[in-house]
Amino acid sequence: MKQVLAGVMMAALPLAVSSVFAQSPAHSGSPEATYMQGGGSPLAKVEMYQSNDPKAPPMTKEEFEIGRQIYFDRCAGCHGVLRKGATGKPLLPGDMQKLGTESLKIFTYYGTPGGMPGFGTAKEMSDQEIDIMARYIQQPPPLPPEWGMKEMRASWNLIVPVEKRPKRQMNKINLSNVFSVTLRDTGEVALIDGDTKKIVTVLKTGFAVHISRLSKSGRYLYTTGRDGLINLIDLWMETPQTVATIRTGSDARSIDTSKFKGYDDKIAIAGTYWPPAYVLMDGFTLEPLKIMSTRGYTYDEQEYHPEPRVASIVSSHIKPEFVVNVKETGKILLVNYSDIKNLKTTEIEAERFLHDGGWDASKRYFLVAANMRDTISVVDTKEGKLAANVKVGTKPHPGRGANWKDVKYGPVWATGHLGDDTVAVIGTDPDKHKENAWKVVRSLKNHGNGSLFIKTHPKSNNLWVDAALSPDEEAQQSVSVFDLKNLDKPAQVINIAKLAGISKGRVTHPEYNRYGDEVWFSVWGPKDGESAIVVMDDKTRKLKTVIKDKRLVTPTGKFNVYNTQHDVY
Ligand code: DHE
Repeated sequence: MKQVLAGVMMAALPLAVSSVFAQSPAHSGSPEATYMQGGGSPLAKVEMYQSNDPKAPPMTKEEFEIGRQIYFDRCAGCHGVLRKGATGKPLLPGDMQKLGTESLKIFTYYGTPGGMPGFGTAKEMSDQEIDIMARYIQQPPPLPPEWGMKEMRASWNLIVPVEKRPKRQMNKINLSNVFSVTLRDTGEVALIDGDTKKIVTVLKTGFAVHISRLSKSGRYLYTTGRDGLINLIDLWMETPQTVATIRTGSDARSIDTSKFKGYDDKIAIAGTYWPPAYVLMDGFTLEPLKIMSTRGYTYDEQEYHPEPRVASIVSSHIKPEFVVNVKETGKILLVNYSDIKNLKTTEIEAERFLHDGGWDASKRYFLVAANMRDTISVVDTKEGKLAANVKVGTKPHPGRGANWKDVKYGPVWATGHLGDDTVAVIGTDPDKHKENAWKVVRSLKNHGNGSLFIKTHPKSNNLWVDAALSPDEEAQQSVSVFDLKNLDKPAQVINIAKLAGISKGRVTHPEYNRYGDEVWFSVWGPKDGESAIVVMDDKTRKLKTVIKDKRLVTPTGKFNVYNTQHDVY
């Protein structure tokens, strides 16, 4: 298939690419597509999937099932369960049928310049799977089941009730300097002792586990899998272990807990992509208390959207509120959890395609990327209103961003970009530096595009920026380090993967230790290859330690307990 694809690619890619990116009607049924649909087929005796769209190419029931599974695992995150698009383009059946099976195979195999990975070139899908996917996305999207209180309660597993848990910390670990490390492809987290650099334990979590967050006290660690499985981990146990789990939906990315004074550890919140909703839970047990749907109308055109997914959620330190970012409708909800029975939410019109973000240093303003609108939306959580929409570069992707006191512009927050090689630095102090507030005051040059994460620490003079999704291998493996006291100087570029002796791997997600003197990186290798955690000395920018262990499979995010608990970034 590779040779055939390469040939077809040469002939068809420019047309195919331009049509997909312009989202205009493309060429009609290709000879290949006609061939696929006609004549004698080995499928004749196989039970066929009955599409309700006669123009969709045939598939067996088994193929459809495989396609559904792969779509959920690999594609839904960017394109949406209903395929209406967000980070990725819409993949609606009519448009896909116009492109045809052969062009779709090419996109899936080689990826696109817009950032879609090449699932064939990366060996993440076989030729047969690519063929299935090309036909699958021409079928109407199957609607996944809803997930209400009955299902949530049935999935809830209180493994160790509160009264059976320890009354004091039973281990001697310096918990505030523990890192929870996402092991993406095994659906696990590794808890690594930041002082000794030893793995404390590896715990099973949800599928392709996404993030870890800490409770206000720092005792409880919460993880969410992409399958909506939440784990509540008690760090006080002799060996930290999961004490409760729940499924909040079938597709999810976010979790956080109450941080306002008097509500320490009490309430947890999880956001879901499918069904599009958020759920409030008891923070100590994960018992579900209230589910709120986010289906509704886009903030601007006021069009109904059936799948407005919950992206990032953060917990306010200054009010009993969660900040819930609803991707497709572009609304930011301030959910007041002080009275769950009479829930009050403030709905803020922000910008569409909200994704990830973090607090400014004062923790009054939350800055979130509306990545497909090249915008950072800023919410003033004290006033409960939008402070600004700031235009930045192409597809901002801050993670939680980075805060520092700029020598020239005062307090600032920064984001890198997926779609260009710049770092946008935004003024965040409307009181004392009004002229700079909510403006891009600096644009720094990263060593590549495809940046996922950026980080500094209040005790550091360095800003570390990755380029993990750059198409260039050298850039993927390297990070830029900027001197915050002299930002006119170009960044130092360090190949982190090389320091770990790894030739294939993306370097991502800088995370400081509790003391702000070490910065940790993941070298995210292939599932069956080598990965590592690289610890850099922040002051000297020299290698301190490489952590390698056969259990460290595909490490990505790392969450230092103290920094996550206190939102230090
Ligand atoms: Fe993430 C944060 C969604 C792919 C690593 N990711 C987030 C958040 C969202 C999100 C909504 C914010 C959570 C919060 O703060 O409450 N991520 C998505 C996607 O929809 C997307 C694009 C596709 C998908 O299918 O999931 C996606 N993310 C990835 C990856 O491929 C990454 C690089 C590797 C991995 O582990 O899967 C990845 N995302 C992360 C990390 C964070 C994150 C490490 C937390 C950043 C932080 O510092 O807090």
